Amino acid sequence: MKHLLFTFFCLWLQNIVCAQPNIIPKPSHTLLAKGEWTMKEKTKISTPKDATWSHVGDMLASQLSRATGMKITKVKEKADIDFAVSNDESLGEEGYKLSCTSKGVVIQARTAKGAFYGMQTLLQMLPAEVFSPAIVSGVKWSVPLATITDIPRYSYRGLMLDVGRHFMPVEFVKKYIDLIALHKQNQFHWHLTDDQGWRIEIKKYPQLTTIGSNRSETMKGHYTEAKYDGKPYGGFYTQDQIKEIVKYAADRFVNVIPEIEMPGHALAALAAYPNLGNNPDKIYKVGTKWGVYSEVFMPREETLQFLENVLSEVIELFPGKYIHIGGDECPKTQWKESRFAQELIKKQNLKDEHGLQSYVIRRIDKFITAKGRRMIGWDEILEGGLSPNATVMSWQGIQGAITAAKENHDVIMTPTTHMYFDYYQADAKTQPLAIGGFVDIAKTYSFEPTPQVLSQEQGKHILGVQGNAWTEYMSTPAYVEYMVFPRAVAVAEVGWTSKENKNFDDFDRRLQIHKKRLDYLGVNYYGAPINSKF
Ligand code: TNX
Repeated sequence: MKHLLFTFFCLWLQNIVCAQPNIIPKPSHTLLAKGEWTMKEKTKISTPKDATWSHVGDMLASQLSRATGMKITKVKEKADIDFAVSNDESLGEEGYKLSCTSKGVVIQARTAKGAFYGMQTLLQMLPAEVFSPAIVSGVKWSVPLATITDIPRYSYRGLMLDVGRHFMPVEFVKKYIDLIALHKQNQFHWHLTDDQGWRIEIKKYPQLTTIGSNRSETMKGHYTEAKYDGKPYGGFYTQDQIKEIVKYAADRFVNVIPEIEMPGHALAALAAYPNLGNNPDKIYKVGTKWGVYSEVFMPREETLQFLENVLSEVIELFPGKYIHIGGDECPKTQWKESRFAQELIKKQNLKDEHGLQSYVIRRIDKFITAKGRRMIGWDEILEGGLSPNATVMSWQGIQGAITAAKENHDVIMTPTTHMYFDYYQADAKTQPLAIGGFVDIAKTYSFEPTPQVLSQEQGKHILGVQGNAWTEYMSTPAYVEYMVFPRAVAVAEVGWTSKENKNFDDFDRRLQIHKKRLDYLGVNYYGAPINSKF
């Protein structure tokens, strides 16, 4: 009892004498000491020589200089903000150790990526003004004395952005990546094609963008009572822009996962190349309604070759391990009615149309695997049997995830119940139009990615967690920011912070301070003091 009282007393004392570093996501271990270290005009940064480490130092120098107005530079000799290589294996590929003493800050990691996360923590230990894009004067640039050891819980921590339904400009995509990196997330899943728009330039098939990236009308309102203004809507990324974004993300240790939808969600592609569909003589139009279209790819040999040719160009543009091929919501009506599809089912000894879906996915899996990459698909790639190398992105609940993990497949968790930013986050009457449902930030935060029914071995297949921004109703960047933030901050903590360290009240307290950082970064989050119009 005495011991317990003493512990409480110490904690209370620590609270009043030590400034709480309000770090999001919450680090694994934080030990605070009394006092602080203050940055000065002559503060310098040093890093190991390696180019990637050096780049982390440059990024820190430019952010510190921008906000403080001091000329914080990088030097060769050991400095008061010192990045150093650690050989502590327990830190893994992404962990870091940060210690702030009266002499300055040391960030140790095994990799430059770990150092980058240490840098993000350091920035959050400074006053929120450090995130300002312009000089803020009159601020004491102090860091509380502390030792932090921090290792993420999951290796996959991501956000998805759907640019098929609404195109988002390059500058916004970069901002989205910045926000991913700020929260120590490492995956940007880019949903590039859908019924309502094809957004990536493919040199071999120019009509995908000349035709497939434009729809005839803009739609406003819920799909049940939509209004059309008759104005064309469109947009796509050139391959040069894609390269620029991939490089921008890599500089921030974010991997970009491109998604090319197949065999469903294919209408924009069919509008460009009708020979890929059920009826080559039909005139298909890029979708102007939300929802699922029955027009899908017909898996003739020429269609499969088209898909492989598209993926070949995609693979050249995106150096990361994963290629996402969609696979979700493929209505089977056209395949049921098609003589070709029925004959193929017989010839290949497939059970039914679900078997045909699996046939397409397996063929594509083989192609992607032969190119040295890994295929990801939504839950529905489980239909008719999972192809050997597939990673499942589980959105329909957690049952698909459990099935896949039990079959030794890797899984990324992104269930609608917790991870869908197109659901309402507050009373619908007070909110801009959303798809329906209700997922508030507490719900998102409460998500436990590893289903209890899995054994420890099976649980290792749960790679991590992702939040999804489907943009049927999010027509502008400001709208996306409003729907995504602050829920994405909770997703980041779910992915990074250990189960034991998670606590919603504590998160919510840190979030209130974090919001000031988001204000400086100009993020139009729900609850922001000034909400822009969308
Ligand atoms: C289902 S989640 C979809 C999307 C929609 C979303 C709306 C998934 C793999 N497919 O095409 O935008 O619902 O919530």
